[in-house]
Amino acid sequence: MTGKSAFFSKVRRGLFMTHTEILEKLGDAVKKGFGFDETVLESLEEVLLEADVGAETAGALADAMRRRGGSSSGADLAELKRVLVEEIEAIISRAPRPAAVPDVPLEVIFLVGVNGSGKTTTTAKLAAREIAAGRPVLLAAADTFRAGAIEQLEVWADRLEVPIVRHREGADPSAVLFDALAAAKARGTKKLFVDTAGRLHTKKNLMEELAKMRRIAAREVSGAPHQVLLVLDATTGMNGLEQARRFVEAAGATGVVLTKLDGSARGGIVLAIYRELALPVVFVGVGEAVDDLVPFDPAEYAKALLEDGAGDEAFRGAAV
Ligand SMILES: Nc1nc2c(ncn2[C@@H]2O[C@H](COP(=O)(O)OP(=O)(O)O)[C@@H](O)[C@H]2O)c(=O)[nH]1
Ligand SMILES: [Mg+2]
Repeated sequence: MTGKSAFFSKVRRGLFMTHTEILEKLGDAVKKGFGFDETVLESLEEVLLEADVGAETAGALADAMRRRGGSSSGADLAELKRVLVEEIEAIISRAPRPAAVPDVPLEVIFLVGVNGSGKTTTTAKLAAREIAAGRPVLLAAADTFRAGAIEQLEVWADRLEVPIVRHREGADPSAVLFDALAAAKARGTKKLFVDTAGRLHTKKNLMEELAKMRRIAAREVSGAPHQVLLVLDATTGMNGLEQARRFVEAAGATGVVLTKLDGSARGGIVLAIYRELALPVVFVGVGEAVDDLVPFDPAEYAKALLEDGAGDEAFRGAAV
């Protein structure tokens, strides 16, 4: 399977529900109103909010259409769609690009995000991709707070037959990281994936802990952490995005892994991530299995989100 068709086959359901919803509701709005009048633009804004593009982005899109459409009467759905497509494409074309993979002996990658977002699962999925490419990896179980978190990563490590550095539950996450960095250097590891906590003991501040871990990584390995991947659950919508801001500011997130896009109609959140967090989406999670992780391609996404009706039938007809 080519990368392109793999992307489509894995994400189309999540994206297409969004797309179909948008089009159906826009159709209704146009029937009720005339041209780009306020009724239609307000409906548009509502539809976009429901698709989770975010308040700022929905407002900006409606404003852009207000400017472009003016009070032109008689505009139909096709015209409304064409203008919307152009505006969405403009956002996507300005999407931040993921940084190039650094050519370093050891790349250190942190996975951060709230509990339940999919950090541990994504750590395993990313490790599996590296193993498939023949690169030695090491996992660090730095979520020492949540009960069972270490064991969960250990189960994945056993299954994937990759080494893991762990301490006991409640241990200092920075100490786990320190040991993992030393082990990675000693073993000639190519990529070290650090699974972090979504929450700490109430007295301890998670953001401070993550900042400390960043300092330790930088001290031990030049340029580390090379990536800080913010793992976001697509089904939490805009609430998730609010929390995400803290991780961007305090934990220095460099990119987003958007999980649980399977069966969710929340594909619009990608636009909000671009516009409101200014981070690239690097992977999307489309299931719980280890190969349910797909590299994200903004151009393919734009196509999937905006393809016209004829394409819908083809996508609906295909089994996901
Ligand atoms: N459907 C689906 N479930 C996922 C995905 N990623 C993670 N999960 C599930 O979400 C739950 C929480 O994941 P976990 O990795 O433990 O989250 P963490 O608390 O951030 O480490 C688990 O049941 C995972 O199997 C995904 O892309 N799709
Ligand atoms: Mg976890």
